[in-house]
Formats: sequence, C-alpha cells, structure tokens
Amino acid sequence: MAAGRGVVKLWHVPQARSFRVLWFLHEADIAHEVVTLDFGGKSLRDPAFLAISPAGRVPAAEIDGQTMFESGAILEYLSETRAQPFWRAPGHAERRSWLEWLHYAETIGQHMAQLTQQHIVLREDWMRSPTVMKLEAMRLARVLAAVGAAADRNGWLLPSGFSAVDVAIGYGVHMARHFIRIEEVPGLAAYHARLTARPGFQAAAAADGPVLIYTRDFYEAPDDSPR
Ligand SMILES: N[C@@H](CCC(=O)N[C@@H](CS)C(=O)NCC(=O)O)C(=O)O
Repeated sequence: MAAGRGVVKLWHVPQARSFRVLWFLHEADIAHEVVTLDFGGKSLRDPAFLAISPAGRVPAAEIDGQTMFESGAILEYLSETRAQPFWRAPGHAERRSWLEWLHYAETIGQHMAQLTQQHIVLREDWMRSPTVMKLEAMRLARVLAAVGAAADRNGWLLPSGFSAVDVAIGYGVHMARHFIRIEEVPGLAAYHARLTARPGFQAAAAADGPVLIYTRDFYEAPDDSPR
C-alpha cells in the first residue's frame, strides 16, 4: 500500500546504509515510517522487496507514491524536493563539491563492504584473508584522510555548512570506527564528534533498531603470518 502523501516510507536494516536515509529524515524533520528488514534473513530476497529494490539492497524508499533505491539518489531527491538547506542546487558555487562528496560516500562504502564481508559475513577463518582485511583497512583510512582534512578546514564538508553530504559521508565515518582508529586520522574524530552531537543523528540512532551487524566495537585484522 502506498504511504500517505508527504510520509516517506523507508525499508531499513539497522546499521546498514539505510541509516543514511533514516538520519536524513530526522535531520530534515520529514514525516516517515520505517519497515525494518533482517540483514541475514530472507526478507531482502522476498519477491515483493525485489520488486522495489532489484538487487535486494537497503535502503529503498517510497516517496510521494513512487519507490526508489540507492541511498545517494534518495538523499539527493529528498534534499531537492523537501530539504533545500541540505541541497546545493545546479548553479550553486558548491554544486560540484556537493556531488563529489555525495558519490565519495560510496568510495567509503566499497571498503566498508569488503571489511564487513571479511570480518562478519564470512563466518569461518579459512574463508577470510588477513591480507585483504589489512589492505582494506589501510585503503579505508586513506580514503577517510580526505574527509578529515575537508572537515578540519570547514567544520563540515562544504564551507557553507552542514548538508546532505555530511550525512552520506558521516554514516561512513561512524561505521568505519569498527575497522580503523579514527583518532589516528587528522580531523576525523573531531568531525565524528560534531556529527554525532547533532540532534538529528541522535534521534536516528535511537530509532535505528537492534545492533545485529557490527556487534563488536572493533574488528582487528588477524596476524597473517603462517600458523
Ligand atoms: N550503493 C547502494 C548500496 C546498498 C547496499 O549494498 N546495502 C547493503 C547494506 S549496507 C545491503 O543491502 N546488503 C544486502 C546484500 O548484499 O544482500 C546504496 O548506497 O544504497
């Protein structure tokens, strides 16, 4: 059934990329309802869900009676249609930077996905590669160095202030704490503290749901010397 006009429906898995949208809905004070799905279970492969999100991924959203997938696209569309202070419209001096950071969120996402697969999804040690774990953690830290530097310069990613890209990237910073020491990356821990102090973040964190994916505070890469 279609969500009422104005009410955004979000298909969400706690701690997953759908948290970006949940956080944004709280930041922008957009009326919404949440359908919580199960990361390890069958709900992401249910034909009804695949009709909305063809790869069976979260987030998906229903906005004004139409469904959408891809967190970056959803943040952009919500910014454009109902949260303009968080948008940088075509013609805005920061338009290009806004787009760069919005998509850079998935550069972070690809390393997070590798690390999540290695440490959490693959359950047996023989399936995992300590080399990949170390390499991906190193690459994640390198990608996040650019975030720390920009946030240090501007407070937020863009000089004019907080926007949707801080939510897109901020989710990555928040989750990266499970794999890298963010206090070792200049500017990053302070940026994380600013992000998590926001009432929008705190409301979303309270609404997120049970912690089922990143159940440990930190996932250390094992020693890869022969045993
Ligand atoms: N680029 C997509 C990635 C979505 C994605 O891969 N989401 C993960 C959770 S973080 C997922 O649904 N994984 C389920 C699976 O791989 O089966 C986005 O940003 O929305």
